[in-house]
Amino acid sequence: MKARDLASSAPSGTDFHRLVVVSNRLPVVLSPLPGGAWNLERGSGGLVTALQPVLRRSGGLWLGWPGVGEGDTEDIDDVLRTESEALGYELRGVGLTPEEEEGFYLGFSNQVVWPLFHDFQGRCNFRPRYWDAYTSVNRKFAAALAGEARQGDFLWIHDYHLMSVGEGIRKLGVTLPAGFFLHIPFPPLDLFLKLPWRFPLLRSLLSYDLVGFQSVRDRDNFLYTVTSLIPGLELRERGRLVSMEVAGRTVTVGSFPISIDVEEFADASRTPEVVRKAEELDVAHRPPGTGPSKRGLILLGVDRLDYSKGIPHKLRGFRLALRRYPELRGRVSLVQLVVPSREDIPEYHRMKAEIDRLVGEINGEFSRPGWTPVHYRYGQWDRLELLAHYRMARIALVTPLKDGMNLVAKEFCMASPESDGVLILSEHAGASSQLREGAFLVNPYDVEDVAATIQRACGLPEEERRRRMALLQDRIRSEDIHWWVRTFLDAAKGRGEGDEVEPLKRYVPPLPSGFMEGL
Ligand code: GDG
Repeated sequence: MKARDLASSAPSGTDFHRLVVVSNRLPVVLSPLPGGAWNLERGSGGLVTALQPVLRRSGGLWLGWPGVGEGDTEDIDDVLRTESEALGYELRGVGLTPEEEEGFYLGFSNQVVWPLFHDFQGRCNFRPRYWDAYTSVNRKFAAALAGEARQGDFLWIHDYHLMSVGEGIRKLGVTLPAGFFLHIPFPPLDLFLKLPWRFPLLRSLLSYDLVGFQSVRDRDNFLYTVTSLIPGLELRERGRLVSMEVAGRTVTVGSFPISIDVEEFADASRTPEVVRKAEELDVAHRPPGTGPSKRGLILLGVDRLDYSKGIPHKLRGFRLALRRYPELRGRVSLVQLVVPSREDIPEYHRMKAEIDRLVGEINGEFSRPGWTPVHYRYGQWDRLELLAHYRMARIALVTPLKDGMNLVAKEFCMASPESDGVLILSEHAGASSQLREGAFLVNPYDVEDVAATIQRACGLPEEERRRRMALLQDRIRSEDIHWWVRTFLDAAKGRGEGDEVEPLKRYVPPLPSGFMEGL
């Protein structure tokens, strides 16, 4: 639905005509070329695809860091202006100095918020100068936003880098409706309270009109934090939305599970090039002695190099499966892609060394002529390769220790409409809430659980595989990225679900049978 259509049917007081998106990165990446020119690459991905139509129709604007320093911004303004005309909506750059980038991005965002919000308190580096850099860059974004914002706008701020922009714009007198969406988890109260700057951060989150989370787990963690710290708040629940009056304003909090552009994804993954590449990969990974009619049994992992993704735990789970279930040896391989990420943080180097070592150990223990247990690639695949791997794999092993959502799980399911693949998914990924019916949910810390589930998934009859995959695909199709944008914007206009909608419940694992007996 068009932004204008949405606005015209909204109740008065919540009307808006132009969408303004703010994120750490712009949907284009600039890099310098020799001779002073700029190379511009357009970003892809579901979020950009979903927001672009709304931005175009509403004559919208996207504000973010173009990936270059502060001194360069005047020069790049022209590049962004030309690109804005081509895209059909405005791009505005916020330049950052190398010091700001270090303290705000590598420091506070990725060594304080990221580990704390993913429950890795021990990895936090609570340096006061990181907080200073974070608030100062957030104020810079807020000033840039206040300079652009006008009557009739809805301001949509994204992710953990920019949580304090809300308070920044309010301090500058901007009263326009503003929403915030957190792409990563929100931690439980006791973890949040470890943060030295917990109160200013909370104040800032409460300065938005709508605060969106990936799952009920995160929404409820936030609500519990707010209601524990601020006495007397009354909550009104309507399906995925919960509203409260804070200092005379209504703040609405919701669970909005992000997704992928299902149609675009399905179309891209059924092109002849992808289908051919998937067949080639299948042949290349087929164990020795298997005829052409028999597909190889490939488990696939696609993860950014990050401790939250639980790659070493996954490798230990796979190793245990090979140790415990000899019938898997020679038949089953794990293809694991690890995408380099945040290479400026030393911690990430140690993690890579651990993964390298584990892969070496597993291959050293089990390899035999014609069969390698782990095919490990540290790097990136282009889109064709990624889609072909999704199509080729029988089982996706998506086992983050904690994840806001995890789009790889959804992409694997949608890469082939006729798929008989199996999804093994961490119960600590936001996606587990939506995908609990078709996936095998595991606790990634429990290597025995992971190993047993791998063995079960490898032996699952085709009919059962198809039944489960159909459930997964139905769910993902009905709540795709366009649904996500629509649902968030509807909530922002006060047009969320009605009172008759059942409150959403968070996912918790079922108790094992016999748990209550003899207690
Ligand atoms: C954050 C939250 C939340 C990966 N390798 C390649 C490649 N990818 C693409 C995947 C997928 C994306 O990157 C990864 O998305 P995830 O959701 O799995 O994870 P994060 O990067 O941690 O994202 C997460 C997300 O925000 C959205 O809100 O779901 O919880 O942590 O789309 O396909 N793409 C290509 N080559 C690769 O090698 N082309």
